[in-house]
Amino acid sequence: MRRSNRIPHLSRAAVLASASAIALAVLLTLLLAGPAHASFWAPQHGGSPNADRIHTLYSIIMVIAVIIFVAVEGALFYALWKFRMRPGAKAEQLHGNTRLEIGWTAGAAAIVLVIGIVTFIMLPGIRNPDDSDADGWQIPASYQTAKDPGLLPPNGKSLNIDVNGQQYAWRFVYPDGDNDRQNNVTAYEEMVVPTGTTVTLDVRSSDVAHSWWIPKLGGKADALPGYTNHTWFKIPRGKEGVYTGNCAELCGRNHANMTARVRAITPEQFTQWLARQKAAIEAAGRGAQQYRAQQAQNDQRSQQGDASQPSGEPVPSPSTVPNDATSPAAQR
Ligand SMILES: [Cu+2]
Repeated sequence: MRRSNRIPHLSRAAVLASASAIALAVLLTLLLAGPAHASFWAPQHGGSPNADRIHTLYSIIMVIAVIIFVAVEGALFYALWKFRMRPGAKAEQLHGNTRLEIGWTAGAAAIVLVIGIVTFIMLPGIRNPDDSDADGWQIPASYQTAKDPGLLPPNGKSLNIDVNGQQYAWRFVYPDGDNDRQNNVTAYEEMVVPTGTTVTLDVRSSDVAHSWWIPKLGGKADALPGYTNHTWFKIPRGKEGVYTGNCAELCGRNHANMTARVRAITPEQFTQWLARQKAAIEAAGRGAQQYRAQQAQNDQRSQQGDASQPSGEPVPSPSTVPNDATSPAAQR
């Protein structure tokens, strides 16, 4: 039996129909994929002016690219169809067309120039923070913690939060106007911010490379050990809510669990939240101080007790008993 007898001959129409069906299925799958749908054509936006500008710039370049793609592919398929092989027809040999060559060189240069100009016009608005709104959170002058004035909004005021990536969580430290960082308000995974207020971020890492990314609030900022990167966002008034993201740099086994949330609340609510956090930290600090004072007193008492009992069995006090003897591990 010959090989060709076993394989059914497919007509050109059948091949074309199958290829079209596969292409359509792939396209529909991509378009209808739930989470990907919102950001299929362009980056997410709607949470911060820099994210909106990234989206606009991306869309402009996307439209130019789509027009070029359709024109080039259209010309290609037209040529394939128009000049397809026909029985008896002889191909004509052509040499270069100077006008055409100059035309598409100049055309390509013009396209690159347009994209370059648009990008350079829009980049400063993406990189440099906007001023806070008049009804945003009133930032105390002492909160200006960004070292480089170029990273501050024009009015010099922003809520500057320290973002520290560590396997596998984001740690946020809020400024409080003093040099003691031990008593600063600190949060993990969820950053609470006021709306209408420019939030500048110092992005760092304490172990390996991570990447800070809340898609609706702007582009990624790499968190690298030994460096401080900067980014910013400003969630408009009325857009209070939760914005989520994920570490965007493979940083280890639990990278996928390294999520981040930004909870935007009104400036009034933020003032209350900050005061509550600060009060809780101060209460915890006072508790720790009292505990340490009590321990020191106990130590002193037990030393005096030892000194007044030169003979006989010394009475062991908790502080003279080695720690591990009373620890749960030692009792097991
Ligand atoms: Cu990470």
